[in-house]
Amino acid sequence: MKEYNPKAIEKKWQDIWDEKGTFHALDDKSKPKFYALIEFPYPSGQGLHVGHPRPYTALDIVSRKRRLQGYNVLYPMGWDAFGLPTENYAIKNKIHPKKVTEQNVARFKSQLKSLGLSFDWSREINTTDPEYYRWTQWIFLKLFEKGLAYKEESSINWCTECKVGLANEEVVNGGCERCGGEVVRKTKNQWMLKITEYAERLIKDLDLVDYIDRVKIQQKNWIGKSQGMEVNFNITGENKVTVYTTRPDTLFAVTYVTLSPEHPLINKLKDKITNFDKIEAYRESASKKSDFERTELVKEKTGVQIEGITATNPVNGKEIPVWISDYVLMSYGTGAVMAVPGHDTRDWEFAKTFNLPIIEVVKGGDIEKEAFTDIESGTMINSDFLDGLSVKEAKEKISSWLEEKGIGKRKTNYKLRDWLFSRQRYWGEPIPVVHCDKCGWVALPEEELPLMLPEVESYEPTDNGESPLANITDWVKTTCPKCGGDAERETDTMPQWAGSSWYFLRYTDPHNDKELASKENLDYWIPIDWYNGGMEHTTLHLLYSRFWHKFLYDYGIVPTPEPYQKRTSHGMILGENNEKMSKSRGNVINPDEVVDEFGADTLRVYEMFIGDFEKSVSWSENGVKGCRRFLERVWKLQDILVEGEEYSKELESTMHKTIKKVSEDFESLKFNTAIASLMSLINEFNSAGKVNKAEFRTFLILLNPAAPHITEELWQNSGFQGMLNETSWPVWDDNKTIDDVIEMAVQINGKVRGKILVPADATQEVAKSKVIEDEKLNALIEGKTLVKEIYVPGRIFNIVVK
Ligand code: ANZ
Ligand code: ZN
Repeated sequence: MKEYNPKAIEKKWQDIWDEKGTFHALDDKSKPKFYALIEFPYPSGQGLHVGHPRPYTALDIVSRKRRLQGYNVLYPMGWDAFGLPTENYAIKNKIHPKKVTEQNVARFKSQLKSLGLSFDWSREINTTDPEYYRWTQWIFLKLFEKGLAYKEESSINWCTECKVGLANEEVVNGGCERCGGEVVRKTKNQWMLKITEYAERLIKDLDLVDYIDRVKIQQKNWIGKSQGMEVNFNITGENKVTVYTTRPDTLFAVTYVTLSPEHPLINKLKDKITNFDKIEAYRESASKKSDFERTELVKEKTGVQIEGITATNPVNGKEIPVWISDYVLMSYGTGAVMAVPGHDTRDWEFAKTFNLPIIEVVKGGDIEKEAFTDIESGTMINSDFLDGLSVKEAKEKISSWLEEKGIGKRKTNYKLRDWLFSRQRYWGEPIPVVHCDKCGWVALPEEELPLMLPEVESYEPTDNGESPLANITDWVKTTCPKCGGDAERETDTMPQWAGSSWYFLRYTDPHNDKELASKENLDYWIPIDWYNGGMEHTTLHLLYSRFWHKFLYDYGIVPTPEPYQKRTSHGMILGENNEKMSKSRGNVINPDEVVDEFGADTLRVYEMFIGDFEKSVSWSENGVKGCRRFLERVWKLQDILVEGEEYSKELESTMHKTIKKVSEDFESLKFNTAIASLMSLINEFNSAGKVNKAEFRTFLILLNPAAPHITEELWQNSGFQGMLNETSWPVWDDNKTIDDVIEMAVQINGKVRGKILVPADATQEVAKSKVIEDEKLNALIEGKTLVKEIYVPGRIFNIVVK
C-alpha cells in the first residue's frame, strides 16, 4: 500500500473538479436551492491568513453535504478590492492600485484553490471591475433618485492618518477602524445615505431571520431605539428650549438644563448672555473633541453656566440655571437635556463637579453616594401628584399630563445616524453625479455608467481634505446632463462598504450586462440561506447591506425584505500563546506552509476540530500533527478493508448513530464533535480488525465535506462507482440509533432482587412494565403499597413498598 501523500492527490483532485465544473451552481430552478455565503475577502498584500479558512471550510462542509443531499448549491467567491490598504501600498511602492489588486487577487485565489474549497469560480466577482461597479453606481443613482442620498455640510469624523472621512460605524473606541489613528471632527460637505429612514425596519425585521443572538443584540443596540418625551422649558424672555428625556417621571428633580455647545439657542440669545466670551471659548474647545471623547462615562465633566438666562421647570414653575456641556451631543435628541443628578449618573457627576443641587424623587437609593438609576424597584416621592407611584406608573401619568397641557409629546429616537458615504481617496467607486450651478446636483444618465475611475499621476491623499480626483481637471470639468451648461463631477469616491452592500445579489447572475441580476435568478436564489461572517461586521457591512437590500426590495428589484435568512459567526484563530496573530509579534501562521507540510485536508480538518466554532481558539502545531495522524489512520483503513454489502451486525448501530451525529453536527456549527465521532468510528474499525465496504463507503462520505481530497482518492482506490461527489449523503434509521438492550438491576426495599432487560434509554414506564412481567420480581411488590420509585435510566431501578 502506498503511503499517504497529500501532495500527490490534492492538486490532482482540484484540477479534476475544476475541469468538470463540479461545483458550478446551476440555474436549474426545478431543484431545491441552497445559497451559502461567506464574507468575500479583501485581497490584502499579506495573502491569506489561517483565520480565513475557518469560516470558509465551515460553509464548504455544509455546501458539500447539501450537494450530496440533492440541493443545487451556490457557494461563490469574489474580491472586495477597493480600499485604503491597497491604495497606501500603491502610493508607497509606486504601482497602480489596479496592478496591486491584480497581484493580490492572483495570490489569494491560488491560495484558496490549494485548500480545495468548493467555490463556484465561474461566478467570481471583483468590486473594482467596472462591469461590477457600474451597478454599485446604479444603486447609488436609485438612492439619489429617491432622496436617500443627499449632500450636506456637517461635522464628521476625520482620520488624521488615512486623511479620510469616516462613518460613525468606522470609529471604533475613538480611533479609526482601519488604522487605529486619531479621529477628529471636521466640518465638510459630504454625501450621506439616509439609513435612518430604515431604522425601525432594521430592528423589526430581525424577527424574520435566524441570526445568532449576539448579532441581533448588537444590531439593536447600535440602532439604539429609545422611547421618551420631548418637553418644553421656557427660557428668559419669549424663548423656549425642548429637551429629550426617557425619564419624564423625574421632572420634579430637574435642577438645571444643559445645552449642547452647538445648540442654536446660544447664538440667538447672545445679547442676553453676560458671559458670552467664556461660552465661546468652551465651544471652541469642545469642537475639537470626538463624540466618543465627549460621551465617555469616565471622563471628567466640563461645562460653563450660561449667565443672564434661566429656564423654568414646567411642572413646578421653579427657575433653574442653564449650562452648556460637551457631554450633551447636538446630534442626538434635541441637543438639550433636563438634568436630573439624583437619578442620572452623568448629571450626578456634573452636579458634584459644579456644586449643583441634587433632588431625590425616586426612593430606594442613597443619592449622596451615587445617582439612583433603578427604574424597577423605586417609588416616587417629592413629586406632587406622582407621589407613591412606581416609576412606570409615574412615567405614564406625567406623559399624558404633559401632552394634555401641550408642554410635551411622546417621541421615539434612534442612535443610528445617516451613513457618511464620501471618501476623499482615489481607490473607490466614483460617485456618478455632477454639480451644475444652475441645476444643483444632477445624476448621470444610466447609459453613461460605469463612470470609470480616471487614470491619475498621483493618488496621494491631501491634507486639505480634497480627493486626489479633484486635480484631474479634464475629468472634473464636464457638462450638465440636464441643461448642457458647464458642470463639475463629484470628486469624492464611495466607501469600501459600497461594493459589499449588494455583492451577494451579483453572484446570482454575475455576467449580466443589462441588469444587476436577472429577476428570475434573484427570485430563485435570494435570500441567502446561510451567511457566516465576522462579529466585527455586525454594525458595519451587515447593517449597511441589510439597508441596501431593503431599499432594493422597496424598489421592486429583490424578492425578499431581508437578504440573509441565517447568520452565524466564527471565533478568531489566535497565536499559540493566545495572542492575536500579527506581524509585529512574529506569530503569524501562513496557511501555505501548513498545506505544504501537512496537506490541505489536514489544515481543513484541524481548523474544524480545533474547538468550538463560535469561540476564539489558539493555534497549536501539535493539534495540526494530531489531525494529520488521523488522516494517516484513515488512509490505513485500506489495509483492513473487506468485502461486505451491508453494515456488519456489530457496527450497525454505531454506523447509524455516527451518520445522525455527523449530519446534525455539520448543520449546527459543531464541526469539532462531528469529526470527533468519525475519529472514534475509526477506533471501532481498528479494534474489530476490519472495515467492510459498506461501512467504509459511508465513512468516506461522512468525512468528505471536511477532507475532500483524501476521501475522493480512497473512494477511487476502493473501486466505488463514479466520483464520491456524485453519490448521495447517507441516511440513518432512527430505530437503529437506539442503544442495544441492557441488563438493569432492580432493588426492592434496598436489596437487589433481580434483573430486567430494557433498552438503555428506556423510560421509567417501560422499566416498570418489565418488572411486572417478571414473575419473581412482581411477586415481591404485588398487593403491597408503593412508597416510592427511584429510576436511574441505564443504571438501576429502586422500588420501595410496604
Ligand atoms: C432626564 C433623565 C433623568 C434622563 C434620568 C435619564 C435619566 P437614551 O436611552 O440613550 O435615549 N440625553 C438626551 N439627549 C441627549 C444628548 N443629546 N446628549 C446626551 N444625553 C442626552 O437616553 C436618553 C437620555 O439621555 C435622556 O433622558 C437624557 O437624560 C439624555 F434619571 O433626561 B434623560
Ligand atoms: Zn445644469
